[in-house]
Amino acid sequence: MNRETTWEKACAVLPGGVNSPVRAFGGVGGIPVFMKRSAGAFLFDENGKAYIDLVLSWGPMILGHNPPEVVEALKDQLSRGLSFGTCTGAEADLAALILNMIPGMDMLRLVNSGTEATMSAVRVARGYTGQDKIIKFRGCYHGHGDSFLIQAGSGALTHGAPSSLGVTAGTAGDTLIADYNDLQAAESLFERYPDSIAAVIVEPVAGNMGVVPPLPGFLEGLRSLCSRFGSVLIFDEVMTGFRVARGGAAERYSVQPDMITLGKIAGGGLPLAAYAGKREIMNMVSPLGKVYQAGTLSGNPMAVAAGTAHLRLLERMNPWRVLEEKTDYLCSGLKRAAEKNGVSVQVNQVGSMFTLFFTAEPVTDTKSALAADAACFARFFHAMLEAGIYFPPSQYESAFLSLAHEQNHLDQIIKAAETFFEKGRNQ
Ligand code: KE4
Repeated sequence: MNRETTWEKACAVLPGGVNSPVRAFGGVGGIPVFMKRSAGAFLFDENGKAYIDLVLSWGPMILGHNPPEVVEALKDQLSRGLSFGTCTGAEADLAALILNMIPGMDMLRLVNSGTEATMSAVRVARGYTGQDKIIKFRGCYHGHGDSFLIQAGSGALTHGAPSSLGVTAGTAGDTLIADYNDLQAAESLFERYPDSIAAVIVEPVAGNMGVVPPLPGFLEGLRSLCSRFGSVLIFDEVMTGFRVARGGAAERYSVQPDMITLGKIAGGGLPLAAYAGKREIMNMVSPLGKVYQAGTLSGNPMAVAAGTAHLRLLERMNPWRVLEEKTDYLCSGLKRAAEKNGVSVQVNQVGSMFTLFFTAEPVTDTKSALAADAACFARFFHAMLEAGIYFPPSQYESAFLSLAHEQNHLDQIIKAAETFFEKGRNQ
Protein backbone atom coordinates (compact mmCIF):
# COMPACT_ATOMS: atom_id res chain seq x y z
CA MET A 1 0.00 0.00 0.00
CA ASN A 2 1.51 3.38 -0.93
CA ARG A 3 1.65 6.55 1.14
CA GLU A 4 -1.23 8.25 -0.70
CA THR A 5 -3.53 5.26 -0.24
CA THR A 6 -2.66 4.94 3.44
CA TRP A 7 -3.22 8.67 3.88
CA GLU A 8 -6.65 8.47 2.23
CA LYS A 9 -7.56 5.57 4.52
CA ALA A 10 -6.40 7.54 7.59
CA CYS A 11 -8.24 10.71 6.54
CA ALA A 12 -11.46 8.73 6.16
CA VAL A 13 -11.52 7.71 9.80
CA LEU A 14 -9.27 10.15 11.75
CA PRO A 15 -9.79 13.95 11.84
CA GLY A 16 -7.04 15.28 9.57
CA GLY A 17 -5.74 11.73 9.26
CA VAL A 18 -3.93 11.90 12.58
CA ASN A 19 -4.25 11.25 16.28
CA SER A 20 -2.28 14.40 17.06
CA PRO A 21 -2.40 17.48 14.81
CA VAL A 22 1.29 18.29 14.63
CA ARG A 23 1.97 14.94 12.91
CA ALA A 24 -0.18 16.00 9.95
CA PHE A 25 2.63 17.92 8.19
CA GLY A 26 0.33 20.98 8.23
CA GLY A 27 3.29 23.16 9.04
CA VAL A 28 5.44 21.87 6.18
CA GLY A 29 2.98 20.63 3.56
CA GLY A 30 2.80 17.26 1.86
CA ILE A 31 1.62 13.87 3.03
CA PRO A 32 3.06 12.52 6.29
CA VAL A 33 5.47 9.60 6.16
CA PHE A 34 3.96 6.48 7.70
CA MET A 35 6.55 4.89 9.96
CA LYS A 36 6.52 1.19 10.67
CA ARG A 37 9.62 0.44 12.75
CA SER A 38 12.23 2.14 14.90
CA ALA A 39 15.73 1.20 16.08
CA GLY A 40 18.44 3.26 17.74
CA ALA A 41 18.63 6.65 16.03
CA PHE A 42 16.36 5.54 13.18
CA LEU A 43 12.77 5.34 12.02
CA PHE A 44 11.82 3.19 9.03
CA ASP A 45 8.83 3.90 6.80
CA GLU A 46 6.45 1.34 5.32
CA ASN A 47 8.79 0.87 2.36
CA GLY A 48 11.75 0.27 4.65
CA LYS A 49 13.43 3.65 3.99
CA ALA A 50 15.56 4.70 6.98
CA TYR A 51 15.44 8.17 8.52
CA ILE A 52 17.78 9.61 11.13
CA ASP A 53 15.15 10.55 13.72
CA LEU A 54 15.40 14.00 15.32
CA VAL A 55 11.85 13.88 16.75
CA LEU A 56 12.32 10.77 18.95
CA SER A 57 8.57 10.46 19.61
CA TRP A 58 8.58 14.23 20.49
CA GLY A 59 11.28 13.77 23.12
CA PRO A 60 10.94 10.46 25.02
CA MET A 61 13.60 8.37 23.27
CA ILE A 62 16.66 10.15 24.73
CA LEU A 63 18.70 6.92 24.72
CA GLY A 64 17.55 6.00 21.22
CA HIS A 65 14.60 3.85 20.24
CA ASN A 66 13.85 0.61 22.08
CA PRO A 67 16.64 0.48 24.65
CA PRO A 68 17.12 -3.28 25.27
CA GLU A 69 16.79 -2.83 29.03
CA VAL A 70 13.36 -1.21 28.57
CA VAL A 71 12.22 -3.90 26.15
CA GLU A 72 13.38 -6.63 28.55
CA ALA A 73 11.54 -4.97 31.45
CA LEU A 74 8.35 -4.89 29.38
CA LYS A 75 8.72 -8.56 28.38
CA ASP A 76 9.22 -9.43 32.04
CA GLN A 77 6.12 -7.48 33.11
CA LEU A 78 4.15 -8.98 30.22
CA SER A 79 4.65 -12.39 31.80
CA ARG A 80 3.04 -11.08 35.00
CA GLY A 81 0.13 -9.14 33.54
CA LEU A 82 -0.86 -5.95 31.74
CA SER A 83 -3.04 -3.92 34.09
CA PHE A 84 -4.43 -4.49 37.57
CA GLY A 85 -6.11 -1.27 38.71
CA THR A 86 -4.67 -1.95 42.15
CA CYS A 87 -1.77 -0.66 44.22
CA THR A 88 1.59 -2.08 43.20
CA GLY A 89 4.98 -1.80 44.87
CA ALA A 90 6.50 -0.90 41.52
CA GLU A 91 4.57 2.37 41.20
CA ALA A 92 5.83 3.53 44.59
CA ASP A 93 9.38 2.56 43.63
CA LEU A 94 9.11 4.61 40.42
CA ALA A 95 7.73 7.59 42.33
CA ALA A 96 10.66 7.39 44.74
CA LEU A 97 13.13 7.13 41.85
CA ILE A 98 11.69 10.21 40.13
CA LEU A 99 11.62 12.21 43.37
CA ASN A 100 15.26 11.32 43.91
CA MET A 101 16.16 12.69 40.48
CA ILE A 102 14.26 16.01 40.46
CA PRO A 103 15.01 18.79 42.96
CA GLY A 104 12.89 19.79 45.91
CA MET A 105 9.70 17.73 45.43
CA ASP A 106 8.22 15.59 48.23
CA MET A 107 5.42 13.65 46.53
CA LEU A 108 4.05 12.94 43.07
CA ARG A 109 1.07 11.36 41.36
CA LEU A 110 1.55 9.24 38.21
CA VAL A 111 -0.83 9.96 35.31
CA ASN A 112 -0.96 8.99 31.62
CA SER A 113 -0.04 12.12 29.67
CA GLY A 114 1.58 15.49 30.03
CA THR A 115 -1.84 17.06 29.58
CA GLU A 116 -3.19 15.17 32.57
CA ALA A 117 -0.15 16.20 34.59
CA THR A 118 -0.50 19.92 33.87
CA MET A 119 -4.29 19.97 34.22
CA SER A 120 -3.96 18.25 37.59
CA ALA A 121 -1.14 20.49 38.78
CA VAL A 122 -3.18 23.62 38.06
CA ARG A 123 -6.26 22.18 39.80
CA VAL A 124 -4.17 21.35 42.86
CA ALA A 125 -2.63 24.83 42.86
CA ARG A 126 -6.13 26.35 42.71
CA GLY A 127 -7.29 24.10 45.54
CA TYR A 128 -4.21 24.91 47.62
CA THR A 129 -4.37 28.71 47.18
CA GLY A 130 -8.15 29.13 46.87
CA GLN A 131 -7.46 31.37 43.88
CA ASP A 132 -8.81 30.99 40.31
CA LYS A 133 -6.46 32.66 37.85
CA ILE A 134 -3.27 31.32 36.30
CA ILE A 135 -0.55 32.99 34.27
CA LYS A 136 0.79 31.22 31.20
CA PHE A 137 3.10 32.51 28.49
CA ARG A 138 2.29 33.13 24.82
CA GLY A 139 3.62 30.27 22.71
CA CYS A 140 4.06 27.87 25.61
CA TYR A 141 2.18 24.61 25.25
CA HIS A 142 1.08 22.65 28.31
CA GLY A 143 -1.11 20.04 26.59
CA HIS A 144 -4.70 20.40 25.47
CA GLY A 145 -6.39 21.20 28.80
CA ASP A 146 -8.94 24.02 28.35
CA SER A 147 -7.04 26.47 30.57
CA PHE A 148 -3.94 26.17 28.41
CA LEU A 149 -5.42 26.51 24.91
CA ILE A 150 -5.13 30.26 25.01
CA GLN A 151 -2.22 31.65 22.97
CA ALA A 152 -0.75 28.14 23.02
CA GLY A 153 2.26 26.83 21.11
CA SER A 154 3.08 23.52 19.38
CA GLY A 155 0.38 22.26 17.04
CA ALA A 156 -2.03 24.99 18.13
CA LEU A 157 0.46 27.59 16.86
CA THR A 158 1.42 25.52 13.80
CA HIS A 159 -2.19 25.17 12.70
CA GLY A 160 -3.07 28.81 13.32
CA ALA A 161 -5.36 28.24 16.32
CA PRO A 162 -3.29 29.30 19.32
CA SER A 163 -6.59 29.91 21.10
CA SER A 164 -8.89 26.94 20.58
CA LEU A 165 -12.61 26.99 19.88
CA GLY A 166 -14.63 25.21 22.53
CA VAL A 167 -12.90 26.88 25.47
CA THR A 168 -15.53 28.82 27.42
CA ALA A 169 -15.14 32.53 28.10
CA GLY A 170 -15.20 31.72 31.80
CA THR A 171 -12.24 29.39 31.51
CA ALA A 172 -10.33 31.70 29.19
CA GLY A 173 -10.99 34.59 31.57
CA ASP A 174 -9.05 32.80 34.28
CA THR A 175 -5.97 32.39 32.09
CA LEU A 176 -3.78 35.49 32.02
CA ILE A 177 -1.19 35.79 29.26
CA ALA A 178 2.25 37.36 29.17
CA ASP A 179 5.02 37.11 26.61
CA TYR A 180 7.71 34.54 27.32
CA ASN A 181 10.84 36.15 28.80
CA ASP A 182 8.85 39.30 29.65
CA LEU A 183 9.14 39.40 33.44
CA GLN A 184 7.73 42.93 33.58
CA ALA A 185 4.51 41.75 31.91
CA ALA A 186 4.17 38.95 34.48
CA GLU A 187 4.77 41.41 37.32
CA SER A 188 2.10 43.76 35.93
CA LEU A 189 -0.41 40.90 35.94
CA PHE A 190 0.38 40.17 39.58
CA GLU A 191 -0.02 43.85 40.46
CA ARG A 192 -3.35 43.97 38.60
CA TYR A 193 -4.66 40.76 40.23
CA PRO A 194 -2.74 40.72 43.53
CA ASP A 195 -4.95 38.21 45.34
CA SER A 196 -6.30 36.10 42.49
CA ILE A 197 -3.40 34.20 40.92
CA ALA A 198 -3.21 30.54 41.95
CA ALA A 199 -0.22 29.66 39.80
CA VAL A 200 2.26 30.59 37.15
CA ILE A 201 2.86 27.70 34.75
CA VAL A 202 5.89 27.98 32.50
CA GLU A 203 8.07 25.86 30.24
CA PRO A 204 11.41 26.66 31.94
CA VAL A 205 12.94 26.19 28.51
CA ALA A 206 10.29 26.85 25.89
CA GLY A 207 10.18 24.03 23.34
CA ASN A 208 6.79 24.61 21.74
CA MET A 209 7.49 27.77 19.79
CA GLY A 210 10.69 26.12 18.74
CA VAL A 211 13.40 26.14 21.43
CA VAL A 212 13.56 29.47 23.28
CA PRO A 213 15.84 29.53 26.34
CA PRO A 214 14.88 31.62 29.38
CA LEU A 215 16.68 34.97 29.41
CA PRO A 216 18.91 35.49 32.49
CA GLY A 217 16.71 36.43 35.44
CA PHE A 218 13.40 35.34 33.90
CA LEU A 219 12.93 32.14 35.90
CA GLU A 220 14.44 33.67 39.03
CA GLY A 221 12.04 36.60 38.65
CA LEU A 222 9.02 34.29 38.38
CA ARG A 223 10.21 32.51 41.50
CA SER A 224 10.33 35.70 43.52
CA LEU A 225 6.98 36.97 42.17
CA CYS A 226 5.27 33.70 43.16
CA SER A 227 6.89 33.79 46.61
CA ARG A 228 5.88 37.43 47.06
CA PHE A 229 2.22 36.94 46.04
CA GLY A 230 1.71 33.43 47.50
CA SER A 231 1.19 31.77 44.11
CA VAL A 232 2.39 28.32 43.08
CA LEU A 233 5.27 28.23 40.57
CA ILE A 234 4.77 25.27 38.25
CA PHE A 235 7.65 24.23 35.97
CA ASP A 236 6.15 22.28 33.10
CA GLU A 237 9.07 19.94 32.46
CA VAL A 238 7.20 17.43 30.33
CA MET A 239 9.77 18.14 27.60
CA THR A 240 12.78 19.39 29.60
CA GLY A 241 12.52 16.85 32.45
CA PHE A 242 15.42 14.37 32.34
CA ARG A 243 16.35 16.06 29.01
CA VAL A 244 18.29 19.26 29.78
CA ALA A 245 19.83 17.80 32.96
CA ARG A 246 19.27 14.85 35.30
CA GLY A 247 17.03 17.10 37.39
CA GLY A 248 15.65 18.97 34.41
CA ALA A 249 15.63 22.75 34.02
CA ALA A 250 15.07 23.26 37.77
CA GLU A 251 18.52 21.74 38.31
CA ARG A 252 20.12 23.34 35.23
CA TYR A 253 19.05 26.86 36.19
CA SER A 254 19.03 26.30 39.99
CA VAL A 255 15.52 27.70 40.36
CA GLN A 256 13.21 25.79 42.72
CA PRO A 257 9.57 25.60 41.63
CA ASP A 258 6.72 24.52 43.93
CA MET A 259 5.44 21.91 41.47
CA ILE A 260 6.98 20.11 38.49
CA THR A 261 5.15 18.28 35.73
CA LEU A 262 6.87 15.47 33.84
CA GLY A 263 6.16 13.12 30.94
CA LYS A 264 7.81 11.88 27.73
CA ILE A 265 11.23 10.52 28.91
CA ALA A 266 9.66 9.46 32.23
CA GLY A 267 7.61 6.81 30.44
CA GLY A 268 10.41 5.36 28.31
CA GLY A 269 8.08 5.36 25.30
CA LEU A 270 4.89 4.30 27.09
CA PRO A 271 2.09 6.64 28.24
CA LEU A 272 3.28 7.80 31.65
CA ALA A 273 3.54 11.28 33.17
CA ALA A 274 3.52 12.79 36.64
CA TYR A 275 2.92 15.92 38.65
CA ALA A 276 5.07 16.51 41.70
CA GLY A 277 4.98 19.05 44.49
CA LYS A 278 5.99 19.98 47.97
CA ARG A 279 4.20 18.01 50.66
CA GLU A 280 1.88 20.77 51.87
CA ILE A 281 0.62 21.17 48.29
CA MET A 282 0.31 17.48 47.45
CA ASN A 283 -1.58 16.85 50.70
CA MET A 284 -4.47 18.54 48.89
CA VAL A 285 -4.82 15.61 46.49
CA SER A 286 -7.60 13.07 47.04
CA PRO A 287 -7.91 10.85 49.00
CA LEU A 288 -5.69 12.88 51.37
CA GLY A 289 -7.28 16.20 50.50
CA LYS A 290 -10.25 17.68 48.65
CA VAL A 291 -8.74 18.14 45.19
CA TYR A 292 -9.92 15.22 43.09
CA GLN A 293 -7.82 13.58 40.39
CA ALA A 294 -7.96 9.94 39.26
CA GLY A 295 -7.17 7.58 36.37
CA THR A 296 -7.97 4.01 35.37
CA LEU A 297 -4.52 3.35 33.95
CA SER A 298 -2.51 5.70 36.14
CA GLY A 299 0.62 3.89 37.32
CA ASN A 300 -0.23 0.83 35.25
CA PRO A 301 2.34 -1.97 35.46
CA MET A 302 3.50 -1.86 31.81
CA ALA A 303 4.14 1.90 31.72
CA VAL A 304 5.72 1.78 35.17
CA ALA A 305 8.03 -1.04 34.04
CA ALA A 306 9.13 0.96 30.98
CA GLY A 307 9.55 4.22 32.89
CA THR A 308 11.47 2.59 35.72
CA ALA A 309 13.85 0.77 33.38
CA HIS A 310 14.37 3.94 31.31
CA LEU A 311 15.16 6.18 34.27
CA ARG A 312 17.39 3.58 35.93
CA LEU A 313 19.28 3.32 32.63
CA LEU A 314 19.61 7.11 32.50
CA GLU A 315 20.97 7.10 36.05
CA ARG A 316 23.53 4.41 35.13
CA MET A 317 24.60 5.98 31.83
CA ASN A 318 24.57 9.62 32.97
CA PRO A 319 24.32 10.72 29.31
CA TRP A 320 23.74 14.46 29.67
CA ARG A 321 27.27 15.75 29.05
CA VAL A 322 27.81 13.50 26.03
CA LEU A 323 24.36 14.41 24.68
CA GLU A 324 25.16 18.11 25.00
CA GLU A 325 28.53 17.64 23.23
CA LYS A 326 26.84 15.81 20.35
CA THR A 327 24.25 18.59 20.06
CA ASP A 328 26.91 21.32 20.29
CA TYR A 329 28.75 19.62 17.42
CA LEU A 330 25.60 19.32 15.29
CA CYS A 331 24.38 22.87 15.96
CA SER A 332 27.76 24.47 15.27
CA GLY A 333 28.00 22.44 12.07
CA LEU A 334 24.58 23.66 10.95
CA LYS A 335 25.47 27.27 11.79
CA ARG A 336 28.80 27.02 9.91
CA ALA A 337 27.14 25.52 6.84
CA ALA A 338 24.50 28.26 6.77
CA GLU A 339 27.01 31.08 7.28
CA LYS A 340 29.27 29.68 4.54
CA ASN A 341 26.35 29.97 2.12
CA GLY A 342 25.01 33.30 3.31
CA VAL A 343 21.83 31.82 4.76
CA SER A 344 20.53 33.58 7.91
CA VAL A 345 19.70 31.11 10.64
CA GLN A 346 19.37 31.17 14.40
CA VAL A 347 20.07 27.87 16.14
CA ASN A 348 18.54 27.90 19.62
CA GLN A 349 19.84 25.05 21.76
CA VAL A 350 19.63 23.94 25.37
CA GLY A 351 21.32 20.63 26.13
CA SER A 352 20.13 18.13 23.50
CA MET A 353 17.07 20.03 22.30
CA PHE A 354 17.39 22.58 19.49
CA THR A 355 15.57 24.46 16.75
CA LEU A 356 16.84 25.93 13.47
CA PHE A 357 15.02 29.21 12.77
CA PHE A 358 15.40 30.81 9.34
CA THR A 359 15.88 34.40 10.45
CA ALA A 360 18.74 36.83 11.05
CA GLU A 361 17.18 38.07 14.30
CA PRO A 362 17.48 36.43 17.73
CA VAL A 363 14.41 34.34 18.66
CA THR A 364 13.44 35.06 22.27
CA ASP A 365 9.63 34.84 22.22
CA THR A 366 6.62 33.92 20.05
CA LYS A 367 6.74 37.16 18.06
CA SER A 368 10.33 36.64 16.96
CA ALA A 369 9.67 32.93 16.33
CA LEU A 370 6.73 33.83 14.07
CA ALA A 371 8.96 36.31 12.23
CA ALA A 372 11.20 33.44 11.08
CA ASP A 373 10.72 32.19 7.51
CA ALA A 374 8.49 29.15 8.13
CA ALA A 375 8.15 28.59 4.36
CA CYS A 376 11.92 28.20 4.12
CA PHE A 377 11.83 25.83 7.09
CA ALA A 378 9.22 23.77 5.19
CA ARG A 379 11.53 23.53 2.16
CA PHE A 380 14.40 22.61 4.50
CA PHE A 381 12.27 19.96 6.18
CA HIS A 382 11.43 18.27 2.88
CA ALA A 383 15.00 18.43 1.63
CA MET A 384 16.12 16.73 4.84
CA LEU A 385 13.30 14.17 4.58
CA GLU A 386 14.41 13.33 1.04
CA ALA A 387 17.92 12.86 2.39
CA GLY A 388 16.63 10.43 5.04
CA ILE A 389 16.60 12.85 7.98
CA TYR A 390 13.41 13.38 10.01
CA PHE A 391 13.18 16.87 11.57
CA PRO A 392 10.00 17.83 13.45
CA PRO A 393 7.40 18.83 10.80
CA SER A 394 6.99 22.38 12.14
CA GLN A 395 9.11 25.49 12.66
CA TYR A 396 7.56 25.74 16.14
CA GLU A 397 8.84 22.47 17.55
CA SER A 398 12.02 21.23 19.13
CA ALA A 399 14.37 18.71 17.58
CA PHE A 400 16.19 16.26 19.83
CA LEU A 401 19.31 14.11 19.82
CA SER A 402 19.74 10.79 21.55
CA LEU A 403 22.68 8.77 22.79
CA ALA A 404 22.18 6.54 19.74
CA HIS A 405 23.07 9.37 17.31
CA GLU A 406 26.68 8.72 16.26
CA GLN A 407 29.22 11.11 14.76
CA ASN A 408 28.58 9.82 11.23
CA HIS A 409 24.85 10.51 11.61
CA LEU A 410 25.59 14.09 12.70
CA ASP A 411 27.96 14.59 9.77
CA GLN A 412 25.28 13.24 7.42
CA ILE A 413 22.79 15.80 8.78
CA ILE A 414 25.29 18.67 8.42
CA LYS A 415 26.16 17.62 4.87
CA ALA A 416 22.51 17.40 3.82
CA ALA A 417 21.85 20.80 5.35
CA GLU A 418 24.87 22.26 3.56
CA THR A 419 23.52 20.96 0.24
CA PHE A 420 20.23 22.71 0.99
CA PHE A 421 21.93 25.95 1.94
CA GLU A 422 24.04 25.86 -1.23
CA LYS A 423 20.90 25.52 -3.33
CA GLY A 424 19.32 28.32 -1.26
CA ARG A 425 22.25 30.56 -2.17
CA ASN A 426 21.79 29.77 -5.83
CA GLN A 427 18.00 30.21 -5.83
P1 KE4 B 1 1.03 15.23 26.18
O1 KE4 B 1 -0.38 15.40 26.67
O2 KE4 B 1 1.13 15.40 24.67
O3 KE4 B 1 1.68 13.93 26.67
O4 KE4 B 1 1.92 16.36 26.83
C1 KE4 B 1 1.52 17.70 26.66
C2 KE4 B 1 2.71 18.63 26.86
C3 KE4 B 1 2.81 19.33 28.04
N1 KE4 B 1 3.85 20.16 28.27
C4 KE4 B 1 4.83 20.31 27.36
C5 KE4 B 1 5.97 21.24 27.65
C6 KE4 B 1 4.78 19.61 26.13
O5 KE4 B 1 5.77 19.78 25.22
C7 KE4 B 1 3.71 18.74 25.88
C8 KE4 B 1 3.56 17.97 24.57
N2 KE4 B 1 4.51 18.29 23.56
C9 KE4 B 1 4.07 18.08 22.19
C10 KE4 B 1 5.22 18.40 21.26
N3 KE4 B 1 5.56 19.76 21.27
C11 KE4 B 1 3.54 16.71 21.96
C12 KE4 B 1 3.41 16.32 20.51
C13 KE4 B 1 1.98 16.26 20.08
O6 KE4 B 1 1.16 17.10 20.54
O7 KE4 B 1 1.68 15.36 19.25
